[in-house]
Amino acid sequence: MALYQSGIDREIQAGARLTETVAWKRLAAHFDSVKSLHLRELFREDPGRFDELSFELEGMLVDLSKNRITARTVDLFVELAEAAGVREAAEAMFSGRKINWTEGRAVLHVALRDTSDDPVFVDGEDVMPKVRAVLEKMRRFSGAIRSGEWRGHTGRPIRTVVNIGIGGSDLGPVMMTEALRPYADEGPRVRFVSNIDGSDFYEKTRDLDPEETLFIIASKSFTTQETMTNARTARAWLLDPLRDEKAVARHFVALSTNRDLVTKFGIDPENMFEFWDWVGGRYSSWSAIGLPICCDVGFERFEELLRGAHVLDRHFRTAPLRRNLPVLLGMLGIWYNNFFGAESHAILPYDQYLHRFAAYFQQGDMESNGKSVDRDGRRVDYQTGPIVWGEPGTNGQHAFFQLLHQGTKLVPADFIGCIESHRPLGDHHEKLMANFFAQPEALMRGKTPEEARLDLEEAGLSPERIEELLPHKFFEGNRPTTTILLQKLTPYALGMLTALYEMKIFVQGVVWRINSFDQWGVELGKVLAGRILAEQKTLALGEEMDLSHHDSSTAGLMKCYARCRNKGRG
Ligand code: G6Q
Repeated sequence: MALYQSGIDREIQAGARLTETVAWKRLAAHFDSVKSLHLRELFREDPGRFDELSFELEGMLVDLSKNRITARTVDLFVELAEAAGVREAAEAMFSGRKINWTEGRAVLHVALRDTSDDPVFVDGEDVMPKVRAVLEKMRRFSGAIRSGEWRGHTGRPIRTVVNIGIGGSDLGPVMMTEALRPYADEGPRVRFVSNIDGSDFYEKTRDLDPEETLFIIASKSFTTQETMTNARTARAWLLDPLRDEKAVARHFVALSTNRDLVTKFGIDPENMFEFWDWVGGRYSSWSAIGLPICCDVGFERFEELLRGAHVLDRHFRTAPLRRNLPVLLGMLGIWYNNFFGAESHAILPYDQYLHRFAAYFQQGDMESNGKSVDRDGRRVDYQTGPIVWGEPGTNGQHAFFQLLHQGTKLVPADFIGCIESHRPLGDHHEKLMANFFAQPEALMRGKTPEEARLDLEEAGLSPERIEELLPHKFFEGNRPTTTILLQKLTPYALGMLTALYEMKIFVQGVVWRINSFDQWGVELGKVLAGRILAEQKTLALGEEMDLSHHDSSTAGLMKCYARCRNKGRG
């Protein structure tokens, strides 16, 4: 059953392909007329370009003017978004309809941060009372941990909280606790163990005292191999010195949707913080999965984060598409991905505290929109989600920016910076921001052969040397960037910024007609390793085994591993 019907759906039902629909074709025709325009010229011709193409929302400035668009492009973006049913899809999400159709689930992380008094229904039940109840439990618990009221088994206060989770149960809280580090003024240290590689657990716990350590086991399913293995190791690490099963109750809490498995693990259901199947893993930081954030910076700051995200949600739901930031950013991504043929998208925060932001949205975007089958179950014949990557500035400038400036690939990039620094040391911030403004300008303008020649002449080089160097000193420019400027990286601003990217991903998924909320590729990985693990165990015993169901490469590698490992042991 269709959850909503867009104009494009109707055209597709009548036999068109997405790229043959009216709004898409109009954008394609426009693309042909603007693709060779140079941004330098667009700025020269229109002194009002910045005013026209930059937008402000609650202290967040989003400047789109250094993108390869005109006012007409934006009109056509809006036309395509409208025809694709972005509005209807958003309403379907906000009203709890099961838009994650392959898993039969609603998508309601927006309800977790809904600070209004409105009800939100899933299957006829208003979920807001239980959302608020869990928030209240998080408030009380994180308060008790931070104040020292919650004691470990031997009566000592908790000094370190170790979150054990992976993917969606790790990346968000990691990114957010790093981003909000200036607010982690009192209370325990918070660490994260995610990798199944034992080195991760070892390094994160080797200097900790079990009597003063609390483990948060964060797993929606409570079956993920990495998390459950680390959780069992943590249990042994605790019980080895404490030698009392009862200690588990004071040193372990769980964040999960799976009460049965939490109880079976030995965690008191009282110490379980619940969330629900309508919260996708990579969208779950706003749920109980945010508990480590609360322990780190306090519940009030976590609430500010939710409030910021809610403001963005409201903006997305109600602002006209022409001024709707997630819609504009989403359509820009489609513009570069599907029309200019860009394969990747860089996220470049000029704020050290945002150093995990790109990694977080690498998952957010690539797991959501890394799909190739559309709503009708057909393989798409157009590009979907880009490769998302990035590092904080200015570090990136000394690493991969060369390719952005002079490489053969077009890489649209987002520059994110803050007007106020949390750590205003000397003139560091002025210099950081000078780079923040200089790079997008240089990417946009480039350097003409005339300018390059002048520089070389001024440097006093011989005419022969100038001719030799000239081609290398030329920068074609016209490299598109979006600049996002925040007043300060507060919890509220971080909430807005994060929700902005989430909703951008949503918009793109709607236009590409894919399901942004399942992750069968991730599920596949979870099954595959399980099978091989069983075979490895047999091989480790030195027993012969038929591995012909594997390809010869995998079988060869497994046998080599077993042989060499046994040798190492012997
Ligand atoms: C996110 C993905 C994935 C998931 C992890 C952990 O959307 O589904 O990254 O979050 O695989 O899963 P659990 O929380 O169930 O352990």
